[in-house]
Amino acid sequence: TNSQNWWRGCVIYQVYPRSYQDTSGDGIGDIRGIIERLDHIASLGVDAIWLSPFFKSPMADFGYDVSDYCDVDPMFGTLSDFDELVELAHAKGLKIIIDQVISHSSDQHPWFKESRSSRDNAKADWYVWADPKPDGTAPNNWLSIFGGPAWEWDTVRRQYYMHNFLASQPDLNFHNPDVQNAVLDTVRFWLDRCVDGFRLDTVNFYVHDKHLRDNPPLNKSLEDGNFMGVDAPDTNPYGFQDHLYDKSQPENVVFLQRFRALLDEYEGRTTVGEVGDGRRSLKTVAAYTNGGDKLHMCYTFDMLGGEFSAEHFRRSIVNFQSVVSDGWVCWSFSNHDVERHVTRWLQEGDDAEHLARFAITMLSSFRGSICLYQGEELGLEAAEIAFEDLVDPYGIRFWPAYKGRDGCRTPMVWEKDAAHAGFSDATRTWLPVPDSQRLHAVDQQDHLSGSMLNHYRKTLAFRKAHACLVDGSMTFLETNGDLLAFTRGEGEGRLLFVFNLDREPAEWTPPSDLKIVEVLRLHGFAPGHEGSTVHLSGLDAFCARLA
Ligand code: TEU
Repeated sequence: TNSQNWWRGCVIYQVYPRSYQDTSGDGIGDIRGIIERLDHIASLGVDAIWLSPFFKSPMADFGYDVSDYCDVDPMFGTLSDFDELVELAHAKGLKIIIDQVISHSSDQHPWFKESRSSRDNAKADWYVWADPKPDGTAPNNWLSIFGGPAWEWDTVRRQYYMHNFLASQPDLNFHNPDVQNAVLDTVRFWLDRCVDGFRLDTVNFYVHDKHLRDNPPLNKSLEDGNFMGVDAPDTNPYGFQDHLYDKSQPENVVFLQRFRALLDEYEGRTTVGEVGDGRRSLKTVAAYTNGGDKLHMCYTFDMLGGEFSAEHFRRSIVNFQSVVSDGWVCWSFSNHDVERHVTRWLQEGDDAEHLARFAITMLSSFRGSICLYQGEELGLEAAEIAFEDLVDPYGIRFWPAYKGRDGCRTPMVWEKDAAHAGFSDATRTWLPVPDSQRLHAVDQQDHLSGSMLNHYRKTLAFRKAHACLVDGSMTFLETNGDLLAFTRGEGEGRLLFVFNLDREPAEWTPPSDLKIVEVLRLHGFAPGHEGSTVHLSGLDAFCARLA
């Protein structure tokens, strides 16, 4: 991979700034805290950092509600702190990817304040405004993911405005070219500050149907796919609809071409789009990445939800490879929106540590870029948050059927015995540091060669040491049971992988045309093999070089 294409097969580490390291003593992480911890990130051997939003925000959705796209929220620091972070990260060979939340802004953004002030101001059409139906009800049946209708009444304009998420996250109107231009100006602002890429929040939500047609009910006979990741349709009525019109309109693709054209004025920049489009996700990803003139990478919720089975992982990857040509997928098991994967996949009788080691070994052998979420390198499980401590509006709304996202957003644990495990010296932190996680603190693992942290380092180093893992092809082999077997790369020297996702031992013999020349030891796994037959224990991993 040349320097322009560094993102193909790269390893990204997601930092949720509120919970990384607090240096100002307010109980909330900040940019200087990330700077202090850059050595930890660099030590993992990752290529890039994805920073969740740090822009000016009333924090109704913890930064995913932006009130100034071109400034740092004082809670996180200043623009010059950010510039320093970029410079120091670059000096350590780490790229910086920032989160662009442009489908909606905060209702406190000056654009929205002006837009809502009258029906004829200069920005009157910058958001999605519509008159009520004659009976006063909302313009159509669209729903908000975070609960209730997607429409909020505004008393000044005496109209409804649309929001896919919170009412304080009004949807920008991408049909208006002025909106597109203004958004692209903010992107240029960050390009000029040398960021290496953008994670595009809810990238398929930018454009809605101009005619505001009603969404039809979901045809349950169609393969359901995953709706948005974790939220089962029966807990959230959003899942009852087929979201034909409130997002994913054809004009979205045209905007992404404009976005890409801007990026291509700069060198070596990348994009990773978050596509949540239910069972249409794959088609949407293809539309957004094929042709090489739109997004570089996309991710869906396939592996952020979904079951832990060889069939599920195989199908996700095969499906992706069958429709996506120029584009790259970015696989991840955890992020700031879902329950940590160890907790999701843990079964009675499992050793959580072993499951975590197995998961990263498998993930780092997949074709695609991969994205880790802060804390997973410590083997963290979901934190239990009491209702009184809950701050995620989504969790509060759907409690107790759905417990929200706070359980994966608790602060990092750095030092086992320090106050707030070294995260902060405030009296109270924005979310509690779970005592159960103290044992996993970085200071307990850093120098322990057998620790989870060092397992991550060694596993990522293995990926980096084998070029075919970074950008070689991936071909699945037939198996029985819960085994995932595939080769990476082409011809001589290509690698064979076998993963046993079952908790019971299993055996596998490769097809006779595959000749093992050397067994490569994957850190932490040592399955036996007799001739070409591999004997795997439960949750075991095997790798060999082929002739
Ligand atoms: O998430 C979009 C999204 O699809 C989420 O609603 C997801 O379904 C949910 O968090 C449960 O998994 C993005 C951000 O990642 C999320 O943090 C924001 O709240 C959301 O957009 C709105 O900006």
